[in-house]
Amino acid sequence: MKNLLKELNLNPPYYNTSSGQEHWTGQGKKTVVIKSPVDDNTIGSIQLTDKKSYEAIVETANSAFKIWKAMPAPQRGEIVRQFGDALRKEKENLGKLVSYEMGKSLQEGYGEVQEMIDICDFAVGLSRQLYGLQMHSERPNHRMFEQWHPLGIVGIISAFNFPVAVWAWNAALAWVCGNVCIWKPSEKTPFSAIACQEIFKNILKQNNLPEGISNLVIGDSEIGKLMASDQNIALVSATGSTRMGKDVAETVGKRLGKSILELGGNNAIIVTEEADLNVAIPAIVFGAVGTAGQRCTTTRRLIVHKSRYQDLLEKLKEAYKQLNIGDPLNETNHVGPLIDTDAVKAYLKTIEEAQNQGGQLVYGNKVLEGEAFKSNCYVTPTIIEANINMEIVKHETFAPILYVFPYDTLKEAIAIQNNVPQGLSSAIFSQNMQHVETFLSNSGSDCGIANVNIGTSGAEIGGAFGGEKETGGGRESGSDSWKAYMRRQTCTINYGKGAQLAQGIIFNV
Ligand code: UN1
Repeated sequence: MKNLLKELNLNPPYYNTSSGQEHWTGQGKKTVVIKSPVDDNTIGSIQLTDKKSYEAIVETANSAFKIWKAMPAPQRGEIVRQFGDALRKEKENLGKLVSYEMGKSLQEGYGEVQEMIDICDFAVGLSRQLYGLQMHSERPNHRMFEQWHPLGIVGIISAFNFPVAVWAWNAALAWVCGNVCIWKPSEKTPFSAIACQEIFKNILKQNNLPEGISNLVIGDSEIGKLMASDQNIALVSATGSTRMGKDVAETVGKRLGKSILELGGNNAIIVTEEADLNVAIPAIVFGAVGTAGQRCTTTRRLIVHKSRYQDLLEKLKEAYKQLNIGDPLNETNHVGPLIDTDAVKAYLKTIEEAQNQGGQLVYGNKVLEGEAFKSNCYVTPTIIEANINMEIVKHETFAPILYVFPYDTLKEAIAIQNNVPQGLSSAIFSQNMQHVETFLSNSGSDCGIANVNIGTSGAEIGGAFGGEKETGGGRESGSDSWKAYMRRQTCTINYGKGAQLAQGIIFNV
């Protein structure tokens, strides 16, 4: 798998045609080499963005904002529509690049590009629906309403597991709302980001718009810190670990900036006595092993009614045996590699720790070696019988490890499900209406996402995406998430002849 960027028909400087080696320059002193977790081959090198070039980018973004915000929102929507069309054309190449750079299965690579296309469509419609409310004023001959204005520069920090889709959730909305963006992708998956940025830059060029509407900075956490502390960045939308999110929240909070946080998950599925296992099992397996367990929505815990426990465990083992692990670009494989060898270490350490804490290994715990595995990042999805006293089940490890718990009453199942610091996604499999409604009631799941007879991952873009507790409380993507990318202005107009104060206050001069 070579020259993926060239296949995308994009122009230099982001690949160097003379040496045939992809290279991107952010002007900094440090250069990093990007290797694919699929086969350990070099994709290219990245010269990281330094402080000076970051500052120049902020300046470019600020001047682009003046032009972009002056355009009517539906015209901005038209630019996003063109971007969505360009993504449709490039879906195959881009999907392959995402899959090769990140290691997710090709189907999921395509799915990620589709998620970008979908959010573009959503944003185009939204560009004509940035509604404010109108209220009745308490004073005669007065009109009161609210309107929404863009914020300025939106900083987007995205993670390696969704190298492009989560950026698009943020960027497409931010753009139609009139903002310009500075994107810091994960330094583990920069080439997918570079490709998207270049595709959008071409659209801007074709429309005679300034490039500064969309900007890319590639660097380590230092660049993230610069963005978080920079008054120029009105909103920082960050996806990643809870630890990173706390740092961003603190730094942005100190300057009273805005943030959207989409942090760790520790998602559970409850399987009740009336669950249809034909529906539940494929959802559990996809939720637990999809993206090799590296989604924030990955199913990490399975809470099963004791009457179904043994049967489900057996069926699950059978399903895990059917999984093909290997090169994610080969479509017969379900599971690709983990992102790097550090992730493999974390997988092994977590399984060992779980066993030390009383967990029983049911399946997995293997790093795969041999001809078929061209890097040291392939592992077997793992199932562990767990108990509620195990501390480790409260932690998110970005690997395909599924903890299984038996339960007796639904109340107990919900308590187990909620008894973790994170609150992103949750699901129940049941044909019993009372159980389903209890799970959805305010004494049910405490998560931002609660699904019925659907797994924890694979959310559609139309809903607001995000979670509670240590997941950070942010909402992105659909519903009214756009409001976070704008500032609300309440306006009251007096079209009468006299001056009147609210609350009936008399003040004669
Ligand atoms: C993430 O893992 O950061 O719901 C996002 C899902 C995807 C997005 C996951 N649509 O699994």
